[in-house]
Amino acid sequence: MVEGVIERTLVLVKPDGVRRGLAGEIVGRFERKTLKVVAARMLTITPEMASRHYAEHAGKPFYPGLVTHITSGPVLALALEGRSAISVVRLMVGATNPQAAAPGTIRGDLGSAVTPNLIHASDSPASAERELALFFPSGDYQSYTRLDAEFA
Ligand code: D4T
Repeated sequence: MVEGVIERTLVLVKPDGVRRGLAGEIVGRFERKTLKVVAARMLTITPEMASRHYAEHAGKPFYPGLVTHITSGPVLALALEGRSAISVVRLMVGATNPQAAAPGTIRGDLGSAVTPNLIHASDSPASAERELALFFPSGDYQSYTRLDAEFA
């Protein structure tokens, strides 16, 4: 089987994840999977930034609640790097609805609701590029070798 190419993706630990003290647990899961944290930032998303981040959902019935939630407190934004990072992270996050998310996934193990569903992760290479540029406009990603690099 061909190894996946190295990709970079955006993760947000949403305000409910930060308020529940789950940021460390979530970052730890990605680290244990050998994904590399190459940038991290704690910030409160402004309504303007939320409307850019969630532009594809504008007009949907859940959009106002989504923006209210994502702007309700600090988020932890992460740039993660690794083989097939975009699809691997989505698999680890699990289905949007935590009641449908498989056990072993972040939402399946830790989530309880759809709007405050702990975490956002880019869903495609195009989304990852757009979202990373929004949260890390300087593009200043760290380069380092993990000690377990033979698995990464
Ligand atoms: P994100 O984009 O946050 O990683 O979530 P998903 O990729 O898993 O899900 P999505 O794009 O379909 O939805 C974005 C965001 O909206 C919330 N939402 C979604 C909601 O509050 N009610 C709903 O009915 C749906 C479909 C949750 C995630």
